[in-house]
Amino acid sequence: MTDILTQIHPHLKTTLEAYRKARRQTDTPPQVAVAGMLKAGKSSLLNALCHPDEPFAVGAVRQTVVVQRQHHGGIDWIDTPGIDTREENDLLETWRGLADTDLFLFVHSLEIGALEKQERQFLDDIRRRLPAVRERLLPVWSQMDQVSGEAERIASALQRSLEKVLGGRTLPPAVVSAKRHQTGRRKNKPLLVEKSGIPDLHARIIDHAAQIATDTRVQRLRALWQKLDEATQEAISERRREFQALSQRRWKRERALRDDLDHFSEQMKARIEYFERQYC
Ligand SMILES: Nc1nc2c(ncn2[C@@H]2O[C@H](COP(=O)(O)OP(=O)(O)O)[C@@H](O)[C@H]2O)c(=O)[nH]1
Ligand SMILES: [Mg+2]
Repeated sequence: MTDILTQIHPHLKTTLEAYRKARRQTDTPPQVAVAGMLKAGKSSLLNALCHPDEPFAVGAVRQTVVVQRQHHGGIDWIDTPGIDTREENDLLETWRGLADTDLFLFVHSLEIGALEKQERQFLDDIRRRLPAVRERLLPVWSQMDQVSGEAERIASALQRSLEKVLGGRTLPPAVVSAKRHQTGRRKNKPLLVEKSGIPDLHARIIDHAAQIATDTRVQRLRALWQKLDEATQEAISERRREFQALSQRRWKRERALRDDLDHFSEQMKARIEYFERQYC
């Protein structure tokens, strides 16, 4: 079936394969990824969300070089390398990590303040390359313990510039501190854990993940279905145009033949008449 489709139109095969992949994906757990600058606190955030497991490597140096997936609490968590990497491969890895996600956490450290040029560039890229970005990007302003009194002011300025780049409202942002969460857990201080913003964010992800997964997956299926339909229509129109061109050529050839034949029979008739006049 697929081979016949490829012969009919090259786009049909790739679109059909993407459609089949998306169909298969409707049965997988919600995919939640992080994206952001190196040291924004992405891996620490995922560890806090996957508590008590801490499956992701954290550190002052670049730790995450390939996309890492961990299944925890009914969700596939995906860690990606930083978007400010100089390594082309790391950036490809990040894109690989984000391509099929249902929700991604855009992590930016409050300590840094405003969005950096590379982040704006990245956000602009995903806005153009990934469908329904604003419905599945959850802004996470991290490391709030580093700015305490300033957190709110920096967070609202960040949200404004993020929405400017993405061209509209995103999901409501979360302000968190993975460090506070870790200390609170270690020292058994529930208030500190709560104030880290992690339990709230976790609850939001759990509440919304299944819904988001269904919505984005259905949307993706619909978009692919439409693409498949367009490719089929295009293939049909192409065949129709070829058929019309062929019929026209055949009709022209037939007319030329008929003209030749008419001309020939006219000549023959004239000759016969001439002979009759001369010899009969
Ligand atoms: N003070 C503070 N430091 C943090 C927090 N989250 C992460 N860090 C530190 O920031 C550094 C980079 O963290 P990491 O999670 O590896 O960042 P990634 O490169 O974005 O994955 C590490 O030294 C972490 O200990 C936080 O909430 N508060
Ligand atoms: Mg990391």
